[in-house]
Amino acid sequence: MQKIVILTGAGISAESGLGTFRAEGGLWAQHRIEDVATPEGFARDPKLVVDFYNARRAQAAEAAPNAGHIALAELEEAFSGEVVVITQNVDDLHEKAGSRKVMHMHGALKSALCAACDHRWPAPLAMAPGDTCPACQAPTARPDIVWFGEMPYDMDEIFDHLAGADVFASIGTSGNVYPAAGFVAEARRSGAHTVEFNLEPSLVGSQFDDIRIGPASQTLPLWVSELLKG
Ligand code: BV8
Repeated sequence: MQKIVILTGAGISAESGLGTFRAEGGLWAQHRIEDVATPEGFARDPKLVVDFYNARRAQAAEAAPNAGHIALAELEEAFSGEVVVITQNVDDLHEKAGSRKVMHMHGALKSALCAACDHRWPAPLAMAPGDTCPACQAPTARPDIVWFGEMPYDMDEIFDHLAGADVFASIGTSGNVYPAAGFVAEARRSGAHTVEFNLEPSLVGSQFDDIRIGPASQTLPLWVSELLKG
């Protein structure tokens, strides 16, 4: 049975109005990475970090999936084989589009995490430093986000998927951040056909068999209709 493993990044959500990281004026332009996406930054100024994620959670709550997300959900629904979406994104636009097998390797805005007991629960729209954990009551709630220097989630399962991939597609990611940027090399080792979807080749673009340049809302529906025609 054919298996398609898909990695997505901020670019797939750009046309839904959610900022990417490295475009000028992007998320990191307003904040230094070290200040808002590292455990040290959170320890130094928890309010700055919690407010950064509160703003993104509120924006993501209002955002709608675009034709790119919807195409991937249609592929999962109609494809005879298996489709797995591994996303670096922390928004829930894949789920809103109807995708069911979605792995948030860098966490999710809709989830909160207790730094003391590892309990997870649905995050309130706005978190505050010192929020208590509903399980252990400690004042150690934090956004359930994987920051730099922290281990991404579900890596063993992700490598199993890559080992069994017949097709690996990487969509809207700049190839800056590891281990995600190393997935294409892993997929190639497993003999998968690799395709990148972006506005321009990413930092790992040369490792793909095929590159489809253009906005994901246009390139993905085309690709999915090709796949479903068989
Ligand atoms: C770890 C949090 C180990 C959530 C994120 C030196 C060399 C190599 C690696 C390292 C190094 N020093 C440190 C490292 C490791 C580090 C890393 O890779 N650093 C980089 C910067 C050098 N990685 C880590 O720390 C990771 N953990 O390695 O742990 C470990 C081992 C043992 C024990 C413990 C730990 C953790 C990384 C996770 C960090 N968290 N996000 C949040 O705030 O959102 S990263 C964040 O940036 C995203 O999650 C994403 O992963 C990453 C990259 O962003 P992209 O999604 O690619 O977005 P970007 O803006 O960059 O690009 C958008 C793309 O879309 C562009 O290419 C654009 O052209 C395209 N696009 C735009 N519009 C469209 C489009 N494409 C199509 N259609 C459109 N319409």
